[in-house]
Amino acid sequence: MTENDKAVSAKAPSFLDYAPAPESTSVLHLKKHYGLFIDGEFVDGRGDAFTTISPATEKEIASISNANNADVDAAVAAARKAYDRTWSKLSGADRGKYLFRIARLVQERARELAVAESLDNGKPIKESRDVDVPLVAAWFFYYAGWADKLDYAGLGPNPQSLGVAAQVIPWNFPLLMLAWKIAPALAAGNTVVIKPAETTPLSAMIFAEILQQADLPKGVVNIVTGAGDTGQALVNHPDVNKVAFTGSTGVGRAIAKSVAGTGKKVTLELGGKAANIVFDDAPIDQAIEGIVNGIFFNQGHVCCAGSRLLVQENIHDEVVDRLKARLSTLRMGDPLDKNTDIGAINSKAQLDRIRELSNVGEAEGAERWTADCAIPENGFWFAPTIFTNVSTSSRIAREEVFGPVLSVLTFRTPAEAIAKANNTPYGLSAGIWSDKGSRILAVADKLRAGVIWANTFNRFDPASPFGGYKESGYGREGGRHGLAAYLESAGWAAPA
Ligand code: TAP
Repeated sequence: MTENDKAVSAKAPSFLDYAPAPESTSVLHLKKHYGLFIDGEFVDGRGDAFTTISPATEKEIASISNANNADVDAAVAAARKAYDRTWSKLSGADRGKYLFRIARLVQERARELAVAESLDNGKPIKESRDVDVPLVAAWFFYYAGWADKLDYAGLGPNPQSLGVAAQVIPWNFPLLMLAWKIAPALAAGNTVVIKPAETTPLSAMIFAEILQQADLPKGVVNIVTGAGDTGQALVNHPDVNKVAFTGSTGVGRAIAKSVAGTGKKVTLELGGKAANIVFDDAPIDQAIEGIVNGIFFNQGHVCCAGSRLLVQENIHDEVVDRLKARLSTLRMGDPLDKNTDIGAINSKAQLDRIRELSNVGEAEGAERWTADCAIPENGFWFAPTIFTNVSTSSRIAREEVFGPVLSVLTFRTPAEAIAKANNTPYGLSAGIWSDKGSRILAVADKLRAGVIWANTFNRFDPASPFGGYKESGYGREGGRHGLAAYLESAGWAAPA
């Protein structure tokens, strides 16, 4: 036990009765209490500590420090000092070495990170193990490669780092969102203060240990845990130069207002209501799997989820019947069981929202079908649900449910599909399923969505820019476009 651990455990609440699942005992060594990570050290927050729970059991996992304004000040000051004295003076090649080291350590500690993520978030271990954590490593490897090549990123000559980046992330992909934010910021030469979501701070704390292992200079990355107040204090801090936010459109709008006129550069990745368009010439077996993956991956807690299925009218019944048959084979339950397909809903608040919107869907006349899954006694669960007969004006067709709920609508012609797909305040992603390449390209051209998948869905790659139009936010993460968000450069034209 370090001196710091001793200091914080004296103040921390007791560990209650959290009993780790069998797989986690040998892999994940949890502390009773996690401090903030400021200037390369774990320190206790000045606010009242809070607990993070497993959404699958409602049992407490650990107590977490709560950063108040003074803690946020200390974190920003550490990031500023590290920027001025160390990070901005390193060559790109040296910054890249640290990022490569972080990527390799993520791979080495992959099992531990995957277990922590599934425990804290509720997502199935096969997703955290095969998707989230490998992508985290991929993101660091990718941006490590850019660190010494910024002059060749097409951003104009001699692009300059911005300074201190304030980053606020949501609970649906806690570690992956952290990687999306930190990797490009550091590659571009900025230092960081990041705030994880209140319900999922655990993997960020293990990541802080990785930063110590990687010997990252103190203060280059600081992690402040807490609730919305902490996030607000961070983005409003006068000494940050850049704000990067992923979360709900409501909070994103408030952040945009609060930083307006301050000169801070802002990137917002917000909600979505993606159309997944299936034409009658689509490879149907593949499309069924893609529809299921599109909306039931990560319990539908995905901003780019294919939550509106637009299916050509003449194949509607076949597609819906096959979907129901496929969903009946999915297993819902313990996120740490390798055979689990559908995990827990992340929080009681999110479960309440999914229930409320689903009840509204029924009240508005849509037909509800729910997969026949056994619901565990404790924890937050919502079985995969399909709504048919959904009208374009109903709330489940317009609002983000952010849960395992699919709304099915029909169309007859490509023009009608395009009009319905674009009939949303959001513009983050879309999917097109068809055998004809020419049709895919023609439809994709007319969809107002930042990411469009063809004959696949929910595929992510660090080289590919990701971001939205309209109320889905602005700015891009991923690829060289993701670097632009963290650089000041002359001669940069926004990518088409
Ligand atoms: P939010 O409630 O917006 O929370 C996101 C983050 O902001 C959390 O860390 C939250 O802290 C913090 N926060 C809350 N109020 C704040 C304020 N006034 N100022 C600064 N920070 C504040 O969203 P969520 O419920 O975590 O995530 C779900 C939403 O995120 C969905 O709408 C989803 O579509 C969107 N999302 C978008 C994307 C992309 S890439 N577009 C990716 C993932 C999620 P607390 O956790 O303590 O509340």
